[in-house]
Amino acid sequence: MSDAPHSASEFTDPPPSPGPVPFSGLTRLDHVGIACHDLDASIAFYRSTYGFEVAHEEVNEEQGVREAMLRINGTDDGGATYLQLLEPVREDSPVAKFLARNGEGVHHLAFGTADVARSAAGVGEHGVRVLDAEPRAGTAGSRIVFLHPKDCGGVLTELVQSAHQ
Ligand code: CMX
Ligand code: CO
Repeated sequence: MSDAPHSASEFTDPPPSPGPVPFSGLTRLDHVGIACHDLDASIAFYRSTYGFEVAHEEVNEEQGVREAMLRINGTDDGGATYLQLLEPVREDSPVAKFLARNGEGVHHLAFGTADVARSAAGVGEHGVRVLDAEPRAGTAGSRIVFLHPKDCGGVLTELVQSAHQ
């Protein structure tokens, strides 16, 4: 590493563009999904330790989970942070398999988009395997698609289109 002082331009010039920006349609980090053995115990931990509140709870039979969307909203600009706690409801579900292999922990990241089918098609053009040919039902009427973790640097990635847009 050089001892030379940094010039101002090193900090103000944008890095050279690696090429055209691809279309993904992503708007935000929507939630972080966390696999757990006992949903009620995990809710209690996040509530009592950090002050998260339960925004929504449901069973999603297709995904094989009982889940809770937890929210904490500590900012004055309306921005909220969501965690999705996932407890498997059957042994052949993806979350049950994950827990058996890894134990409890971070299971996936979910990015928001206004058009999940279009975003999935855009990402798929870059060689990322899209696991759902058609969007499936997600939390609270949302529509979701998963991307293969082996094509995403080891991160299981969900694209989600909220029901409220
Ligand atoms: N994050 C990172 N890597 C993962 C992973 C995860 N959550 N789940 C599996 N993998 C990796 C495994 O470690 C394994 O890697 P190695 O081959 O290097 O050991 C590889 O992927 C295959 O794992 P597997 O246990 O054999 O699992 P499958 O291939 O049967 O399934 C996956 C993996 C991603 C295709 C499957 O879990 C899936 O379709 N997931 C999407 C649906 C889902 O997860 N739903 C629950 C959440 C619902 C919601 O958010 O609403
Ligand atoms: Co999710």
